Amino acid sequence: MPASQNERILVTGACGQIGVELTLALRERYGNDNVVATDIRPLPAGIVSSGPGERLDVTQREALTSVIERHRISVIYHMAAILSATGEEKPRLAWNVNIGGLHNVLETARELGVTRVYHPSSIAAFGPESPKEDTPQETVLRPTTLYGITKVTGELLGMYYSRRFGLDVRGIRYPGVISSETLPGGGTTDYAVEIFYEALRRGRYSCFVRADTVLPMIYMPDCIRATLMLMDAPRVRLRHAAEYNVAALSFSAGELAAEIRRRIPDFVCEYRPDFRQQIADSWPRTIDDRAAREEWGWAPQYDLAAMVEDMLEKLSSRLGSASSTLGPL
Ligand code: AKB
Repeated sequence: MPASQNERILVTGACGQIGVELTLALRERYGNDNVVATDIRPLPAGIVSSGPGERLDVTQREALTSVIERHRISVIYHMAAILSATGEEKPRLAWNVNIGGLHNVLETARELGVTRVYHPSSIAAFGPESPKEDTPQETVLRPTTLYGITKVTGELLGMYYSRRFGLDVRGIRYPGVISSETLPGGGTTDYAVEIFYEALRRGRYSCFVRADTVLPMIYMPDCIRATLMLMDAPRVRLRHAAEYNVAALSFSAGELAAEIRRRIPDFVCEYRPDFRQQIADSWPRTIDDRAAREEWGWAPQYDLAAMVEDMLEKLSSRLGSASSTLGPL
């Protein structure tokens, strides 16, 4: 059960792949008026019509302070971030948003008495020197991407604010997230979402990683459930802060294409690796998530077949009825 039904919640990055669905899930739980959605981009119609929302650039501390004060925010889900591929193209922007934004959130939370902050980390916190299989909760963290560096720094900042100021900061090292509602943007794991759209629209996909590339992934319903489970967990049971390993699925790009082909027999996938291959090669293949399972009861519900089935069903009805609203990949 939620810690308190009286929470006043702020979501940053509410237009993002996770932000949209998280905002809607939080509104269902805590009441539409208690969840304030913010993003630097215009909010989608479903978010605007269902509750309060504002334009917010998290790198602007005064604007952030004003939103938190005006809405009497008690809990922040800080989802605004630049992902791995964009981070390599725009490292300065990635640093400013991912670190400048997070520091603003943590400082403002501490000053204004916000009780809890959710800040996601990522499998990108690991690097080529971390074990590739069953990557442990505690291991060497030497990422080779700017995004990964911001994630490790974010984890350390979360721990610091927890220990030094008693701020309750929690987070998951998200695997690649697969979803049918909002497209991801600028990530290395984006191929695992794009492939569904292209399979349904054109019957073919040009994948930017090799067929044998295995990465940890999670389906959105499991991702939202994991996020809410971690935030619901009694603090005394948690031995970590913003750095929980969570495992759900691990498959190769070729296995994903084959699973789609079982349902769309004419689907053709070709492989043309680009700079994102090197990023993918620096990340784990499978994750050891015993800490999450033991400390807050985590267990995924979707395997590869169930996820592919559900994605194709949801996307084919959306693409069939409203393909013009989905936009180009
Ligand atoms: C990315 O690919 O950059 C993200 C992530 C794994 O954090 N999806």
